Amino acid sequence: MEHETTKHVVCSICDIGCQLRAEQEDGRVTRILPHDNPLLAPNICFKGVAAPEIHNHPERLRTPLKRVGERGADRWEEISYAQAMDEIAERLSKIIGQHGPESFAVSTSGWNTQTTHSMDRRFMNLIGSPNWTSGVSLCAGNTAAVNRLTYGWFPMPDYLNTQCIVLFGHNPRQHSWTPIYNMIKLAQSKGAKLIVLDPRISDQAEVSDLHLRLRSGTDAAMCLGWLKVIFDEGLYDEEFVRDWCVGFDELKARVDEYPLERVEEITGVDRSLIAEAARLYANADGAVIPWTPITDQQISSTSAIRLHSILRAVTGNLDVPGGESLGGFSHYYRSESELGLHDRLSDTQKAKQRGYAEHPAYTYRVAEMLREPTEKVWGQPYADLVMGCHMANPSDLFRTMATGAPYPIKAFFVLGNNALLSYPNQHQVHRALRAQELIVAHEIFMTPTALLADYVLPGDVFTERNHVADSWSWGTRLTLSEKVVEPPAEASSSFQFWTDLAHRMGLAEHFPWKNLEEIIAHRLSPSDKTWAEWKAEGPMIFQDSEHQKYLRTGFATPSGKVELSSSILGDLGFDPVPYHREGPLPTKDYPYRVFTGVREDPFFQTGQRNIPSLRRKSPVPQLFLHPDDATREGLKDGSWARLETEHGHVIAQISVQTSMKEGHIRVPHGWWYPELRGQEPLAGAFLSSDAVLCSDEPEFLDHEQGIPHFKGFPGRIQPTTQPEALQSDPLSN
Ligand SMILES: Nc1nc2c(c(=O)[nH]1)N[C@H]1C(S)=C(S)[C@@H](COP(=O)(O)OP(=O)(O)OC[C@H]3O[C@@H](n4cnc5c(=O)[nH]c(N)nc54)[C@H](O)[C@@H]3O)O[C@H]1N2
Ligand SMILES: Nc1nc2c(c(=O)[nH]1)N[C@H]1C(S)=C(S)[C@@H](COP(=O)(O)OP(=O)(O)OC[C@H]3O[C@@H](n4cnc5c(=O)[nH]c(N)nc54)[C@H](O)[C@@H]3O)O[C@H]1N2
Ligand code: SF4
Ligand SMILES: [Mo]
Repeated sequence: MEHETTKHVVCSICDIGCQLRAEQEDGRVTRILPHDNPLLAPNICFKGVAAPEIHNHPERLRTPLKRVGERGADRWEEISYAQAMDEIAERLSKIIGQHGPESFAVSTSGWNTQTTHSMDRRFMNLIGSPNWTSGVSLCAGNTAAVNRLTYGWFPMPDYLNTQCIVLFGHNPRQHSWTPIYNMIKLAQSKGAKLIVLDPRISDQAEVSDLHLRLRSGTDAAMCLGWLKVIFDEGLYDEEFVRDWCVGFDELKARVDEYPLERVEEITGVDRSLIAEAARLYANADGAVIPWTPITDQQISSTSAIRLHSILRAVTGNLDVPGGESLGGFSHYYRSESELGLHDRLSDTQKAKQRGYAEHPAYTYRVAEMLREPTEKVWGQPYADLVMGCHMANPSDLFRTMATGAPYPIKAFFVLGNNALLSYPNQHQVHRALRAQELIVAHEIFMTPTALLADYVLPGDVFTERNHVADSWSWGTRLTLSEKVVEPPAEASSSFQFWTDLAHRMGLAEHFPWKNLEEIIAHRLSPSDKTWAEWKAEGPMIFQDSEHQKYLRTGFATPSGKVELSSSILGDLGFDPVPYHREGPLPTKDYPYRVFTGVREDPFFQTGQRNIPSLRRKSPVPQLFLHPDDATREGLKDGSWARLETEHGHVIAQISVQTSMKEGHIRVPHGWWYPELRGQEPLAGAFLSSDAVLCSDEPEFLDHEQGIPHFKGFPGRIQPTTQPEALQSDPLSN
């Protein structure tokens, strides 16, 4: 029997935002159920099912905490939310008064806090700080920003009508981005072909039609090889290229530098297989290259993302059924871009954004260059797609926080993000945090990052707030998520946090919405319906999609065309045409290509290591390696090893896997040990975290965005013993 109290919710444990239902009893969430439309969620992942366990967890933060000991010593005083906000406002005002508004930086997830509604950007723009960054700088946000360079928007694949799906590493599974996994399966059942490019025999590779086992970090070269075949064999859409693209000759000249022999040499994939895959993609009647984080996180990231966008365009797959749609803003909902008030930040302050000079691709510098065409085509000057289009570069930001150059940054707020472990060069991030005068963490659990804060404020969770999920302006579908139970009395939504801070800092007139219900009503005001009306009609709102809008409006680029050669990159002094740049290669001392990733089913990123039902499924971090490599290094399945780069080392358990590519090692992301809080510094944050290994020195950064090379950096491995601290059962206390 279903309870009358079953509500529709949008899960925010991971960033795909499944539509689910939740039940409560006596003010506690008790059960997560599939949506009543079975197409939306025929299956729910482990983490979604565990939401009640997560939300009711005894260690969930419920009271604001103020640091009383040394920074990081884990000694706290409980205070009221009102007192915390008063003190935070006073201290932040003082720091801004002393060092200028740019001395205030924010890092946030944006996924899980859900309700920010760009209130963070609004607050920062009004006080004058450009230094906002997020995990989206390494994932999807940066893809969105780089896609805009080519055709002015970030497209969404039309899985339901496509004939061919190309996964560059991306590996959705039943318990990892369940809806995309379901879509791919559905498309395959309707006849779509699947091409997977992955050094490993991944889950998607196992069910693919073609699997190209390229070397980690060589995706851009692979794409250049595909274009070589497509141009040489005339497999491109000549009419679209003639009428709607600029820079074909420059691109063709670059592509001609990559004959398949060269691409084979770089990628390690047989040239006939490269050609076969390129033909399959180009000849399909509707083909898609879904977004992938793999090219978001490598040294040729900007080129690789641009090459995906170029492949879509030249093969005629842009904004057509079965291809990839350029959706635009929702007609029914005020966007984050609009609420962020990006025009209120002065040009002088924008120019202080970290990354603006050195790595401008997703900073305000490029946002301003795209301003006019964006307004012309999409009706608004700023398009903050996936929140990723005017961010500070995190590596530049943390370096500035650590060193004070070129100016001091002394206040750092972190919301729904475990920043210490979530960027490259963890030691630098650590120094950056240690150098702050004020750190505020808005969290649901005491993470290593929160342990370093001055104030830790308890956040609400998705079953405790009303919300409208809008796919971060990437798609136009809106979904209502209803509050099921009340949050802890002293917890806040991130919306409330920014609003309450703004009211204490003289910005009340710009934050007139008192609560989530009021801001939702404001955001829904362009539609003729209220929240209650939408809810009564069903929790989803669709917007009719119009294909080939560019025929009316052109593309939102400086030329109004698809820019195969990017005028913006050229104007900024970068190569306007994509290229392959080799990452630091394996050496005698560091003979392996290490990549971070292969997400673990039971966890989202750095989270959930404290949730018993989930941790039980994956109790310790694991390094994957090929049997021949394991034998060479004297490593056995289940033994412990130390993985080292020139930059740092971690320990983890060995998992010998025949599916691994020889010469490659996988290191997992996000490991720390909640059970070691009080025993190891910062709950073991430095023992097994991939961020310790990854450098952010220039030779490891993509030029245009300053993206770290997480895919294929040199490393070495040797046996070690399992440290004593990790020998006890993590679930026993
Ligand atoms: N070194 C390294 N860095 C990476 C990556 C990597 O592979 N290696 N991956 C990158 C990728 S792909 C991504 S998407 C980003 C992810 O970056 P994030 O999405 O920021 O993920 P986490 O850093 O794990 O931080 C999530 C935090 O939010 C908290 N939280 C969960 N729900 C709520 C809530 O409702 N309210 C509040 N206030 N807090 C909540 C969790 O307890 C957790 O500590 O990281 C990127 N950074
Ligand atoms: N359960 C669970 N699901 C999640 C997440 C989670 O933390 N847990 N995180 C979510 C998020 S934020 C993200 S970004 C996605 C990430 O999930 P995916 O997009 O699936 O990415 P990964 O799992 O990191 O790695 C996928 C594959 O990339 C391959 N690979 C490694 N290096 C390269 C390379 O250089 N080129 C190519 N082509 N392939 C390479 C690896 O062998 C691996 O099989 O998952 C989402 N889903
Ligand atoms: S895949 Fe799982 S964790 Fe992610 S949104 Fe869906 S139910 Fe939540
Ligand atoms: Mo991600």
